[in-house]
Formats: sequence, structure tokens, C-alpha cells
Amino acid sequence: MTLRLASAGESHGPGLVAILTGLPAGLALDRDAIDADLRRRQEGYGRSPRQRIEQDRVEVLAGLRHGRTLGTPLALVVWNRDHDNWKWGMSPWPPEGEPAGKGTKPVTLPRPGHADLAGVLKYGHADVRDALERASARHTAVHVAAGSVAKALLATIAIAVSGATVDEPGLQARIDEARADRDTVGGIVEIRATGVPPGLGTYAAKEDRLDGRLAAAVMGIQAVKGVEIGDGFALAGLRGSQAHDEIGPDRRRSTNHAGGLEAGMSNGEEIVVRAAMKPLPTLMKPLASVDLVSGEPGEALVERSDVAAVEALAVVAEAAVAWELAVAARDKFGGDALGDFVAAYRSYVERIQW
Ligand code: EPS
Repeated sequence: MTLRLASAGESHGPGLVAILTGLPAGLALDRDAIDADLRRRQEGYGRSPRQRIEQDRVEVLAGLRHGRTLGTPLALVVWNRDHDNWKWGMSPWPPEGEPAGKGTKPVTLPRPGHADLAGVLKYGHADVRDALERASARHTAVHVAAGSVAKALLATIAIAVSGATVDEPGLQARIDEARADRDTVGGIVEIRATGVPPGLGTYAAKEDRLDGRLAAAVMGIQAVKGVEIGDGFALAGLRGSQAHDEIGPDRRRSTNHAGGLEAGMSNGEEIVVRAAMKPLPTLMKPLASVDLVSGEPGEALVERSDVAAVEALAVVAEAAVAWELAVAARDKFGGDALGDFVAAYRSYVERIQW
């Protein structure tokens, strides 16, 4: 059995759901630690007033008893408090009564850079909202909760994952200027994982390469347009003699250009993944668009949004990396019971004397 994650939820629907299968039984979860990650995701400079409405907390509906996993599917929920303002507009069932609150009028002016245009064409929607609600980064909340669970599993084998924005003196000033211009900004984040033994992932099958899985997981986060591992793009300009990390007598490296990954496997050094976030696509000074009903030129949808969410991305990408590392660890060490998982890890690091 491997570790799997399925999620559901619209930005202004009733809530966000994740179902995690394949977790070993006996893993202790700390509700405060999960809620602390949810809070970290909501913070950061440049976030939308939406974050003053939401106070994300995890609720567990299944798979946990007295704080320990049962080895059965773990069902997590994060409720959308803002749904109260969208009860008619985002009602899962045909709404009763007169239209009230937000989301009552169809959106017909797609935003460049968002899911709007391709989403309505692909799914045959008449209202852009039917596409944008799921495409919204709101659902990253429940993925952060899942990442927190993954971090708890990884901690049992001494792996730690942390994300941060890449130091940029003046990020706040750049955000302030963009806000004043009714514009948006992006940024760069870096995720590091320590304690990863060599040999997670494999070169044996393309789809199981850990570098590919990490890149896909991070690229799959809203607004990410670039991912690099270790020195990434800069490696292309170096010579081989400058680019590779020489192996010392203790089998460790004194440099880490590879970002802890060689041939689709962890190599025992720190894993380093970086992601570039584009400026968010909902602008208060809208870009040109077309009305999908009248065919007339117009200005793209303007609705409340973030000026920047780069600090949130650091938390979301941390969760994505943690989840993929947990999958790779579960694949390598197995374990229906947590004790089996940890014992397999110990026997492996003893065999390779790591
Ligand atoms: C988002 C638009 C904004 C963000 C949202 C992502 O939502 P709203 O229009 O409700 O203010 O705040 O992110 C979140 C709600 C969140 O919790 O991260 C978008 O269009 O992607």
C-alpha cells in the first residue's frame, strides 16, 4: 500500500476536504501543530482581507482515535467561514429563496492568468465561477493540513522539512508599491529537507523518480511557474568539474549543487527545492478580456484577492515536499503499523551505515 491523497473543495463552498490513505497505524498527531501550520499559511504580507474572515482549523472526521491514526483512511476538513456570505451563490443544491449575498451573478469576463478561460471552454460552463472556485488557491489549506500529517510521519524517522521565502530585502515595499498601483507581485520560495537518507525514490522507473515527483508536486501549486532542484538552472552554465558534488571518505559531500538528489534518488544531503511564483492574476486594475456572452471586449473580473501570497506559498510548498517525501518513505519502508515503518528505516540505515 502506498500513501495517497485526494482533496475536494471550492474556495467559497462549505469547506475543504482531504482523504489520506496508507498512513501507518499508531502515528500520533498533534492538532495544535496542524493548526499552527494552517495559521502560518494564512499569514504573510499582502494577503487578501479574506484571511480576516477565515480562521482555519482542522477537523478530523475519520481515521483517528484519541490522537493516533488507525491505519484507516484519515479524513480532514477545513471549513470555509466565508461560505456564510456565499450561501445562495455557492449552494451545493439548487438554492431556495431570492438570490442574496455574493456569487449570484454569472461571471463572463475571464481573467488572464487564471483558470477562467480554458476552464469554461474545457468543462462547458456558462459561468466562469464554476471553473475559478476550484482553481483558487484556497484549497491549499487542506493540503497544508495533509502536509502537517506527513511531517509527523517523517519526524518518526528524523526527517524535517521547512519552507521560507528567498531573502528579498524590500519584499514588503514591493508589495506596498504594487498595492498602490492596484497590481500584484510574485516571488521565490525555498524548501529544505534534512535527515533524508540516501535512496528515497528510484532511477528504475521514470514516474518514481523523486526529483520528478517533487517538481510535479511543487509545480502543481497555484501560480508556480518554475521549479528548480539544487542549483537548477544555474547548473546549465557550469562545467561538470564545477557542478558535481565530490564524494568524501565518509561518503558525504562538501558541496550540494545537486540539492540532495541524483538520478531521481535522495543522496543523503539536504534536499533543496526552489519555486518561482508568478504575480497573482486577479488585478484591481484589470487586464483586457472578452465578454464570453456578448463577444465584446471588456475588462477582466475584479474581485477581492491577494496582492501577494509568496509567504503562503512557502508553507504550501513545504507541505507538498513533505507529502512527497512521506510517500517515498512509505514506499521504501512500508509499514501497516508505525513500529514496522520505523524498524525498517532503522535496519536500512544500519545496513548502509548512514
Ligand atoms: C484566491 C483569491 C482570494 C484568496 C484565495 C485565493 O480569495 P477571495 O476572493 O475569497 O479573497 O484569498 O486564497 C484563500 C482564500 C486562501 O485561504 O488562501 C484565488 O483566486 O486563487
